[in-house]
Amino acid sequence: MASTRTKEASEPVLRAATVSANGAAPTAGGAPGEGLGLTREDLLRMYSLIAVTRAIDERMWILNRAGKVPFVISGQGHEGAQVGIAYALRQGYDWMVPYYRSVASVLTFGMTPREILLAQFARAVDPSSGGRQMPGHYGAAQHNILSTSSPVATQVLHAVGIAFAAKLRKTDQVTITYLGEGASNQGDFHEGLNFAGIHKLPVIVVVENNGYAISVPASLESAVEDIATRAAGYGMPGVIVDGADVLACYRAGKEAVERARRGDGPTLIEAKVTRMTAHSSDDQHTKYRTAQELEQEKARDPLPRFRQQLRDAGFLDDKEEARIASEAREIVEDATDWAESQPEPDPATATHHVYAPGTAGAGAPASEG
Ligand SMILES: Cc1ncc(C[n+]2csc(CCOP(=O)(O)OP(=O)(O)O)c2C)c(N)n1
Repeated sequence: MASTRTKEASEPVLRAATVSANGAAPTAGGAPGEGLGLTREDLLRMYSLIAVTRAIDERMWILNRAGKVPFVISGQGHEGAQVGIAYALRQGYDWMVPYYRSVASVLTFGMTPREILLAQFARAVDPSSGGRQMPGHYGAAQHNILSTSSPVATQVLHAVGIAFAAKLRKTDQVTITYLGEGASNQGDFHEGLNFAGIHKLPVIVVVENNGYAISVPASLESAVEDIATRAAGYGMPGVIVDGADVLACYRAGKEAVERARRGDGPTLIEAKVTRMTAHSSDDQHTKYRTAQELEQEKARDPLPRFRQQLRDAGFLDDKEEARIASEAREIVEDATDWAESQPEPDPATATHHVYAPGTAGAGAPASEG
């Protein structure tokens, strides 16, 4: 992780495909993305987003084990569903209310790898919270990405509220929020869905079902196997999608977005994903998952599956695959070095964004932080 870069150098970005055989036109003829309006360029961008997210995630674990960042909560196994679904929204116009595994979702919606690492290192210029929050609580006002909530499922209420505002203001903005299947047993989830169903709000609630709530298996979290079936109780469609199938996820996202924009109301999407890592860096999942189970779960990894799909379609060759891999490495090196080199928050600003300016304990005006 030795840096040869200066702080001023601009952040490397994901580039579009270098070869554009049919780059601008929607794919056709049995190709991946056929009928979905996705170009080869789109597909390679989606693949790059997944690859970069995975590389960031792996780096976060290394930084944690090296004692440089205090906590990691991982999205490995979730990235295909996140990129697939989020790709269907309008970045910078629609609203996203993420949860702690949402790195791929927020990157798809405009946050950058540097910003993810700033949150990990808790630096002063971290857009998520100015280094106040625990790592994993991403948010970016300029991208319409709300701050992540710590109490699970409360974000459903926030998303429903934003969707209600969009309806009252008569915009056609769509709000999307995410949670785990464990969190879908909280009252907030049910209250939020009920309200969204009654008022036909333009909101999409995505449950990323990875089979565990920390160490509790799904069979002990809920009496129903498919969380999506709960949608019927709130008068909205419940869609189950294979979270390792990026394009099936995109299709589910696209249909839900179109429905919401038309004014037809909310959708509950349940993406069946796998959690390839422990719940967090404070958990040891080998205490409750067998080696055999973990080995089997690798078959549900969206990254090699999407890669193979693109290779089979002739959209990805050795050269392009190597380019994307090297670009992902470069982006992660840059983000790590740059974020680590940024200053920590000034202790004098500790109460900024915590107390309202002018109230007891507020200290200096929040605008300085
Ligand atoms: C209201 C509340 N209760 C408990 C916790 C502690 N907690 C954090 S993550 C988590 C597990 C959530 O599981 P799930 O919703 O399935 O999501 P996953 O972590 O598997 O993605 C729990 C219990 C919390 N953050 N908030």
